[in-house]
Amino acid sequence: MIAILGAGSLGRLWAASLPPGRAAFVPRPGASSDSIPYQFHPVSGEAFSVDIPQLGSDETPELLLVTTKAGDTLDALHSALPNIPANTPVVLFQNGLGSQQQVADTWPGRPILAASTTEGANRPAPDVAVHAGKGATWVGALTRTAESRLPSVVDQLSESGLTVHAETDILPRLWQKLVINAGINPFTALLDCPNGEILEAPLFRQWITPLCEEIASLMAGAGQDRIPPDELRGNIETVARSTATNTSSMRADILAGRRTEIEYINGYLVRLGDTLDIATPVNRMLTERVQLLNH
Ligand code: KPL
Repeated sequence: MIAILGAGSLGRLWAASLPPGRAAFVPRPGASSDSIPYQFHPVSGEAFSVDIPQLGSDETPELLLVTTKAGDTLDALHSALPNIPANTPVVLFQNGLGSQQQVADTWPGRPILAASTTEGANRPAPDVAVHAGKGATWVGALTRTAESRLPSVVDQLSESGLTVHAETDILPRLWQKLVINAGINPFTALLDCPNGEILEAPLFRQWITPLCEEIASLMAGAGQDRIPPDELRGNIETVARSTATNTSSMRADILAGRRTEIEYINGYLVRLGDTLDIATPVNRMLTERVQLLNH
């Protein structure tokens, strides 16, 4: 059994893609133990109904996928892990950076892995999950004991039919995605527009170059490869164009009245700048302005 903690759009994508009977959601403390039925819309072909059971208290999963929001992850794992064997690999799917390290530091003896995915998933209604775009998922070890588990974790995830790759060094992948999210998500939330519309907006055009300069300095300071700011900007604009009609996860959070992941995206970059003594006025301005949207 593959257990999934977090029944949002990404958790529902994995649950519906794994072979029938292979996935179960980890019940939330105090929530009902009923199965979770929903409609799943694959990228191509007809929508179908799935009904995913919740993990029974006597079941020991082979693998735990964690698809909670970055800010909910530590609390969710504090509740769930006492019932999960200490040698069960835990794969973290959170956006941004910061939460993965918190988990690895809290449970250094467990096999903890991180995944970076470009699969597109959304949830237009509570009981509807949509696989909006095919992508790929890279998985790599965060703790020492996870290293030997990587090949079998990739095999288990591949049972879904989604594209999964093993990555020896996952941090550069998490950084690549962080750069894209830091350059797209806050602008879509502040402008309340789909990804493609930020490109012509004065707010984006004014701040994207200084933002990319900050990020390039932070990456070099954090020991990542130095990527010229223009190249970072090009990568951000390419993704904004290729996902032009998408609502970003941050805009979706604001529209649904949920807390955003800003603390793990631009907010993470601000904290890193404080540690490295690198000024981050643009990341700070974007973080503060998005935080105001939540009030
Ligand atoms: O990952 C995304 C997100 O919305 O969080 C992007 C790449 C911006 C696509 O919407």
